[in-house]
Amino acid sequence: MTGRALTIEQVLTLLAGTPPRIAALTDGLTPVQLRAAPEPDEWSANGVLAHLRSCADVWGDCIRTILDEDRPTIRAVDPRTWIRHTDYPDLEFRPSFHAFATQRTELLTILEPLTPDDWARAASLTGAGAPLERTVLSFAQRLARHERTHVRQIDRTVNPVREAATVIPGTSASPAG
Ligand code: NI
Repeated sequence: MTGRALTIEQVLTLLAGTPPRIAALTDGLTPVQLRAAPEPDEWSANGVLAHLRSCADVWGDCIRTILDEDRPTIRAVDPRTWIRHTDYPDLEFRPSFHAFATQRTELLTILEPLTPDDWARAASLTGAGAPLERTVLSFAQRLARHERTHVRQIDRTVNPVREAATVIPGTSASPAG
């Protein structure tokens, strides 16, 4: 499914909107609730956040490399591989989310002043078949589009958790109870 490409303005709006949207969706939930997956093979909110952090690391690094170097060649890193080099899945939601939001502020500080020529700066991406040309904009579009999907996933994930905690007394996950 290839919708119309996001504009620079839409990308910046989406990237800035991800942390506040996640904060609103997860407001008031306990660490245990944030680790509750709707189904055993599905991700909890914590799991989605860990995945988003891994993607933001990998694609954010690509953006910085393209801006720092002249037409670099970048070897593609799969965020699902990178996450195994992190402790993101093990972290508590709130401190992990705080780190994600801080990193996002830093990324936006880099992106917001860019000129159209900067957005069009390119790299050759290798490691996934024939080399592909990727730009600052294409990485930022990918990051924004991808997060939009996973924010909706967090919404679907936390809703049943909230309802279960509201409807059935005593299920609000107190380990001492
Ligand atoms: Ni994903």
